[in-house]
Amino acid sequence: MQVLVESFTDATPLLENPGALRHAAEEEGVLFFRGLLPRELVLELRSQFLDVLARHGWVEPGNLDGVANHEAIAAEDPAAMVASGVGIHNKAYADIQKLELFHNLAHHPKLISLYEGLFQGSVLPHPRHIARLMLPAAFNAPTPPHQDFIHIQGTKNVWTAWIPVGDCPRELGGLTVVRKGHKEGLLPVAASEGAGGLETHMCARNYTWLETDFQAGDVLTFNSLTVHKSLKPQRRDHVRLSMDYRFQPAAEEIEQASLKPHGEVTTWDEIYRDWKSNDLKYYWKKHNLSMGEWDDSIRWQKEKIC
Ligand SMILES: O=C(O)CCC(=O)C(=O)O
Repeated sequence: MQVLVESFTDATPLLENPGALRHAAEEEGVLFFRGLLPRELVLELRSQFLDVLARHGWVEPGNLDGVANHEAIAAEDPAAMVASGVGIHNKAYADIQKLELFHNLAHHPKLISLYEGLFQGSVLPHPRHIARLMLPAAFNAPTPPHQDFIHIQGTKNVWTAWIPVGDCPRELGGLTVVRKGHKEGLLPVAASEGAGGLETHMCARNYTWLETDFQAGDVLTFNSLTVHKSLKPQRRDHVRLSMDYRFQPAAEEIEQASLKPHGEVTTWDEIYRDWKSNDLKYYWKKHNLSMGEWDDSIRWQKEKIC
């Protein structure tokens, strides 16, 4: 077995050519776009994330650096901090979920146009958006290698957009993805620490991990069968901020849980309470959704080592 590490190729030129974009997506299972979103908008969201963390004393207030306060972090109950797999406890995460920009960015025209090209039709952004606020602490284990389908189900034509909320060099522990890692179908899993709690086993085959030093505005997108994980952080002085959105063809099956706030740490009514605009509140109800059933056996059938 040979494991290689290479850098992502920037797929931005393919946005001009949806046929070539779809071909690359089918072949690779992953597409990387350097600077797809406006950097300033992503940095505005970073500032809002950091304000929430600073209110708990976990980072220095008043700047975009995200410098950790280890004393304040060490004072937290580790079990509470890992409950939702996002790096912070549910009470603080509920405040992140209430940020209007965090949800609105998923509807940015650059993202919608990307997925319209990919799906050749109408796009449904899942409302369950996930933020990762990975404080540098022993309790925040790196995300294990996994396929999102186990956790999301619905159509296999779901694509995750993993978006760094600020610059995220490899040493901070960004995301890395297996090239063509969707072609093996659903792989076996076993229990693991880190977000999601399940680790995919790649079995005995050669594969290549793709990675980069991410910048604010970059978008990495991959199919729900593509294996991915986070890198082990090499620096323990800064928080790693990112978010993951999910998109699918509007006409295909979606599972009920994808319509709920992530981790159910709060309710949609609470999330929407202080929003300035009503435009995106409960937007998915305007679609004629094809609801799928959660299949628990998908996860347990696969719990064996290859
Ligand atoms: O950011 C992470 O650590 C995990 C993200 C992830 O697994 C995903 O986007 O599906």
